[in-house]
Amino acid sequence: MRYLTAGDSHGKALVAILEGCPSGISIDTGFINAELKRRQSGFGRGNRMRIESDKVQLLSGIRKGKTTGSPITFMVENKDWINWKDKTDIEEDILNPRPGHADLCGYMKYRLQSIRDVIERSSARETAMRVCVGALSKIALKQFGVEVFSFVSSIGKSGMVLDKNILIDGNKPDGIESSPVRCPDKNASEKMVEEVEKCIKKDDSIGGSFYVISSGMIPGLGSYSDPSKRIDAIIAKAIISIPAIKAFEIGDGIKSAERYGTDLHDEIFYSEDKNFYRKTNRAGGIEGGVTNGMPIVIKAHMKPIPTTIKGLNTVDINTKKQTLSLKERSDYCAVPSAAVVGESMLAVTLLDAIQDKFGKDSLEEMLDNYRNYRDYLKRL
Ligand code: EPS
Repeated sequence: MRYLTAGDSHGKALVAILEGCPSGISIDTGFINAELKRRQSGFGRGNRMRIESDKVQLLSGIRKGKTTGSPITFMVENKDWINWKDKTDIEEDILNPRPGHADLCGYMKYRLQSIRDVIERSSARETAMRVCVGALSKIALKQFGVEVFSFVSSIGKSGMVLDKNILIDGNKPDGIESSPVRCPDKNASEKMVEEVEKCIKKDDSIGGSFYVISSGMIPGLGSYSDPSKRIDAIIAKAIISIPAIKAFEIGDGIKSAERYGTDLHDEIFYSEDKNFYRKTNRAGGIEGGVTNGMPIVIKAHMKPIPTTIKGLNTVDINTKKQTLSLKERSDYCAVPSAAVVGESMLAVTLLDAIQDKFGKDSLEEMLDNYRNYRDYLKRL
């Protein structure tokens, strides 16, 4: 599968075209819209989210509620467009780049006149379209028993103590969706809310970290046969492509470098009912670039958003005089939203890997091949 997104943050609409999606996936528009809503929520979002209520329109590739195998076009209208449609044409050039944003690099690269041209496309609003594609992928993944979820594990210096069982059994903990910051630990969630409140008072922005986990995993996705097929590398690229993500870990990640091999690697066991299994999941479900059947465990770290009301020192591109960075309306904290986007990125990557293993054209054919493979694994 491949997809292309287009659309400006304050333009008329955002679109995505998904090509190579198998036929026979039942479309649930309600589910896609619910996913879009999850991406929009989370404590710390700015005023823009009060204007938008993202809803998908499906323009091609679907008949009688199912994908046909043809390219699928998703569209989400920007409600805020009506307030901006003349503004961006008549406003003065924006020339005070925000440190940490694409502003200055984009201005240089494309020989632009105003940073406005960078802002419109580098905005994380684009991720709404990834959530549309991710939601469709999640619907297909369910047929293979694969589920993807996420939760926020820290905001600023406030973090949660992780229940390691989640990483082994892959069960989604309660309390994620009811927490204003999407953290399952009630005490930690309250502390994270306080961190965001403090940041709002300071006219600043704040980052954090989140986990993305997939359960019901199938062993044998990805490959060691060629560097481009390693599924950990493919997932890393997908997650790092989310705006503001600065670091990425799989399983025990950074901590893996501190341990002896005999303390780290997940030992292999066998029983009649479980077949081959592991009691730990420090590898995060991937060995040698191939899934091993344990949950995939990913942790991503997000920097604070570069737009702040407080501003940072920068230089006016024309006058070369020291000034303060652009103060556009923005979010204070978007870590809970980024976690939802992370789910989508993992879901798309996994469906793609499943297509590589079980066929690309029809969901029914893929499921036949999948069942066959499951039977073979049981016979091992
Ligand atoms: C963003 C700035 C804010 C965010 C936006 C990302 O929008 P605006 O410039 O309209 O105030 O709310 O995120 C979204 C619109 C969204 O849907 O996630 C930025 O500069 O990246």
